[in-house]
This record gives sequence, C-alpha cells and structure tokens, in this order.
Amino acid sequence: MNALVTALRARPTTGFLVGAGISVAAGYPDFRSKDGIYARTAHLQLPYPEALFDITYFRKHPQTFFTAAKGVAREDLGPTHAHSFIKAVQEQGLLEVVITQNIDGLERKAGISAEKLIEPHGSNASSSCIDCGADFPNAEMRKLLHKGEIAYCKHCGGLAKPNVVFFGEPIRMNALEVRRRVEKCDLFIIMGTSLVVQPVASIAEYPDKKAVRVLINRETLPKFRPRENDILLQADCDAVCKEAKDRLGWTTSAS
Ligand code: CNA
Repeated sequence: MNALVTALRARPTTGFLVGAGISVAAGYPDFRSKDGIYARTAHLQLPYPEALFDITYFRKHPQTFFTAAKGVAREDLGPTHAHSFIKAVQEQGLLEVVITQNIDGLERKAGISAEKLIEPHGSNASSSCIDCGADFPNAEMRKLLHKGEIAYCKHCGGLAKPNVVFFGEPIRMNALEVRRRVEKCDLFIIMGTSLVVQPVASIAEYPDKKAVRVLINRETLPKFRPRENDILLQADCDAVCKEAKDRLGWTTSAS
C-alpha cells in the first residue's frame, strides 16, 4: 500500500486495465468468483460456462441468455470506490487510458471521459440485431431483459442483444493504439480481473519494463508473470482505492 501511495505521489502518467471485480461492490457479480455469474447459472446446465456469452450458442439458444440476464440487468447501480479512484486520477491530470473489460457503463457513470476510455468488450448502453445490425431500442431491451424475454429485431425479425461482445465476436479495440497508450504509462494499475479472457488479458504485458505495474486482486493470478518492480496487492480493490485516495487527500467532483 505504501509503495502505491509513494508511486502516485511522483505524479506518474497512469493507465488502468480493469475487470468485473471493480463492479462487484456495486452489485454486479463477476464471472468466476464463488458467487459469480457462472456459479449462479450452474443450474442452467450449459455445455460449458462461457456458452452463456457465446454467439454460436446464443443463435441456437437465445432464451438461455435472456433467462440468465434477468437478475443481472440493472440500471440502479452506481460506481464503486475503485471507479471513484480512477476518476480522481483523471482529475489530478495523471490519467492516460482506462481499458475496461466491463460492459456495465460504470466508468462513464463515474465521469471517466470518453477519450480516456476503451471498452473492448462493448457496452450494455446500446443494443442491435445480430443479423442486419439495425439498432434495437435500449429501453425496450432493458424491459425484455428484466422480464427474461427474447428480443427480436423490428426490421428483419432476427435476434437482438445488447452491444456486448460475446465469445466468437470481434473485440472493439485498436490494438496498436492501446499498445501506444499503455507504453506511455509510468504506472499501470491492473485490478479486479482474472486475466483469463484474451486478447485483452495480454495488455498486462504491454507496459514498458521501466514502468511500475500494480496488480490488485483478492486472489493470486497464476497467469500473471511478475516483474521485479511490480507492486502486488492481494486485497479488495475498493479498500485499496479508498485508502490510497484518502492518504493522498484526493477528492472527486460529482459527475
Ligand atoms: P472474472 O474472470 O470474473 O474475474 C474477476 C476477478 O476479480 C477475479 O479474479 C476476482 O477474484 C476478482 N475480484 C472480484 N471482486 C474483487 C474485489 N472486490 N477486489 C479485488 N478483486 C476482486 O472477470 P474479468 O473481468 O477478468 O473477465 C472478463 C470478462 C468479464 C469480460 O468480458 C466482462 O465483460 C465480463 N463481466 C463484466 C461484468 C461487468 O461489466 N460488471 C460482470 C461480469 C462479467
């Protein structure tokens, strides 16, 4: 913790790679924790857990996704201490980039500016048809998700879903731009991700060897390859972010 605060006092150009863990305190379950989405949908007896978000499986069994999404699609949830910390880094003028694997839109709700934010796995802020690509009204998608009912495109009758990238769909990321921006960072904070989903997980390897990487996760990650100057914090990311912000005396404006 001291090492993180000291690193931030040096006013480094800072980047973030974040995952579902930073939204758990808000009320969004992550994928792989004991009480995550995969555990909660075990009763659906999927052929493999990721099938829930697999485009080929979705085409054949759309009801499974809409049934599972029923309890998860929420609009009333707000940003966590982790989001607020990222916002504070932005307000300090230190933020270079935030790469979020999350699709819940909480970074935007927290006030992270669009030019700092990269959402390779898309966002649930809009919806469209998987066949003709026509927009599907998001308010209506929300209602269907709440009821657990399948959304059909009004133009071609195909299946519609939130603009969240499913397994088997191309991710929304300019890899060269991401690499360029991550390489600019003196400090790169990775938090609340299992670093399992590729290609985004490999962004953890992009920072320059001289940069300080910080890994904040409540479990150890076998896939993470530590470097000499890494700061490894096996901890709750909200507790770390709140303490860092308090110790630095950083406040955030309302968004
Ligand atoms: P994951 O594989 O579920 O991993 C989450 C990681 O966060 C795990 O290693 C947990 O131990 C850790 N974790 C959970 N809570 C905390 C906490 N409070 N403090 C510290 N660590 C914590 O999720 P990833 O993000 O790695 O996987 C990428 C997937 C998850 C993306 O495609 C997302 O779209 C998808 N996802 C997003 C959301 C969301 O938008 N809120 C929710 C669930 C899944």
